[in-house]
Amino acid sequence: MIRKKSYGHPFDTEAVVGSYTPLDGPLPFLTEEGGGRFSCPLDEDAVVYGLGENVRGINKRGWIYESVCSDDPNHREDTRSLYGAHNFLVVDGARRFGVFVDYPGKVTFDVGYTDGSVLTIQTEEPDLALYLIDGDSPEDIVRQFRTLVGRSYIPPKWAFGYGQSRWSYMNADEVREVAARYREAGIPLDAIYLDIDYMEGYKDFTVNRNAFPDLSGLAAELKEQGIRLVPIIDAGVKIEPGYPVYEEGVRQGCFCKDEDGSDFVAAVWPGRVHFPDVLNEEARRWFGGYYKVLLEQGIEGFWNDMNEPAIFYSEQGLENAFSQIDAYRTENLDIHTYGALQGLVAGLKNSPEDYRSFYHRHKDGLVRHDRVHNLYGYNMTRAAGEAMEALEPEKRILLFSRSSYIGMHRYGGIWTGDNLSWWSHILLNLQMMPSLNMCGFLYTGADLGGFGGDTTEDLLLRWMALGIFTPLMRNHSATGTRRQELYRFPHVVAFRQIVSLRYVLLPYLYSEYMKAALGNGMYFRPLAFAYPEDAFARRVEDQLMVGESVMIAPVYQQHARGRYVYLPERMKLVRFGGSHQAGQNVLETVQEELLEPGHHYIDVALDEVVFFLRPGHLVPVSQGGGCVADVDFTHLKLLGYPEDGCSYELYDDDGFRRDYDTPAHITRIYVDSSGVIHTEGTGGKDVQWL
Ligand code: MIG
Repeated sequence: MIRKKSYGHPFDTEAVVGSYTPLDGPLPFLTEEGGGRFSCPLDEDAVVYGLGENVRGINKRGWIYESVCSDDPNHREDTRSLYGAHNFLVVDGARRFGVFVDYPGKVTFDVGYTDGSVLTIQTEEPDLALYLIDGDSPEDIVRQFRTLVGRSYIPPKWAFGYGQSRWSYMNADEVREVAARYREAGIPLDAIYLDIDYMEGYKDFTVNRNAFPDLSGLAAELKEQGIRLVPIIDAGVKIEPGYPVYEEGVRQGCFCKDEDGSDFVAAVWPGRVHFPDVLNEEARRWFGGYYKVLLEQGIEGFWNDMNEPAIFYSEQGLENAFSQIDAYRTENLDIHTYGALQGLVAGLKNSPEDYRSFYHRHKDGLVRHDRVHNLYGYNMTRAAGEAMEALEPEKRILLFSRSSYIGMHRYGGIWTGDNLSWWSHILLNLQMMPSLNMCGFLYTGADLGGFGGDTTEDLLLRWMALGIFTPLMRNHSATGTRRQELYRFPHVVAFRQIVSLRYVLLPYLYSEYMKAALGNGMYFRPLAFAYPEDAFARRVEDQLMVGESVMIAPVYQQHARGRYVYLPERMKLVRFGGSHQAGQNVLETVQEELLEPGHHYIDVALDEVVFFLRPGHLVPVSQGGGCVADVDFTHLKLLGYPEDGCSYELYDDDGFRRDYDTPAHITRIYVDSSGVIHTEGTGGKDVQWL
């Protein structure tokens, strides 16, 4: 059951779909302390799940998190805010409930940080809506919550293929080279990403014609090879006379304003910019309309960046910093003044003062940015998503964002922002996934191989072995770091087999994604959700359920040749890859072994992928392919650990249209007691044992 309670004058974030009548009586589960503060005791065994994109574990206890969308490429274990603000958590203890804090400014979640046995939630101002959900299990609570906030975004099927990105491929020939070398190496690929340098002077919706003389030609040429180009779009619009987006935005009053009512000036990549006022409906329609410029050149996917929005500096901030720096010129700088000097420059970026100095014209009146800060990336992506629905009603377009708030999950996915080529960030990637799924973000993944810092081949191999399970599977890295396209490393065969395995698993992964999206379920679940009675499973922080049939336990430590894995029940270990079988189709390398419940040390070589099948469950697989369009989704093989009456619901569609709910997309596969496979459905699927 869902109960809503309102305090003060809540801002309409449009996170929730439909309307709920607020309660009058006292709040269940939480103590209202007034002033936007709520608390509840946490008994010793209580586990707290959720909070979407954040550092630390699946269990969020023992740390303090702040919802303030932040550009923090160097985040660490003690970071409090990342790129998104996802104010939903589930307490699973003596009290079992979910709470969604619908408040677009800063929210602090002290999850047993100040006092290990207390959860407190504090909003910056006491104007908010709270949704309290109780249910039979954490999973049930999540499903109710997801119904409250609406169906998750569904990308085109090709976006489940592998993508290669880099900041930046500088020109058309570099892009062609990436495509050619992937094809030569026999490593599947569906997308190449264009980072900021494809633009002219970092101006949104322009193309640098020296570097990319014929973008539509290039898009068409690559599409022939099954590869799509996915350009980046930034939040800041460059101030430059003659640049139509700038000029129109000014003319139509579509930019955020400062206190005097002039267009607010900030600086990002191109230098000085204005921010489209995406909290305003007309401005949103105006900005979204520009995506057409690229759609018309054959582009079918976008990533929205810098939309916290990140600010390098504002006019005023820069002015203040210069004058204070000047004052230090004649001083003997000691530890304090030297620190202060450094702080003056470092503090220019993403300064709270800047966020307090501009305004949005929302339908309910003028609102200062910091009060609705967490809605910017959401509404930039909504602008794009709504435009896509209008411009391409019959066709899905790939869209994902860096910054987000719950509600944005209806319009696009997210990537988890800048990470580092650190072993600990493989584990962080794993731990974030179920928390994000709880909040509605199903199409998500991290920069595989790590964005900042130099990667190594072993790290990349291990990270890819996790990445083949994440819906968004993209390798991306920063300018100045070691190149990490897979064909550059000695063990090309291992990379080929790992990425090929993704394509082999696609019938299963796509089905599980679609069922999660259509049924408001989770694609990645903590073990505890699948085995609620198992006290040990509740504590597992480095294994996940992927869909209904599979458990994964990736290796995330350097030099490890395997790892301990906890099996909550009897399972079948499935192993793919391995150098002794190099050159084979990865499907032919399969090895299976039945394992008893409990703890096992499992060897996993660098060039292998293992996962675990639940008894009574099935996994339909394909023969793989060089791109999603090559994959045969009709003649399938079945992997499984069949038991009496086991069945599987396969979802498949053309991967482009938005007719998700057509019953013909479902095929029921079942295995009778003599092991014979039967199918029911009109999709013409042919399914045989592997
Ligand atoms: O702050 O466009 O997170 O993926 O490569 C740098 C350049 C701006 C940040 C994104 C990253 C992208 C980079 N961008």
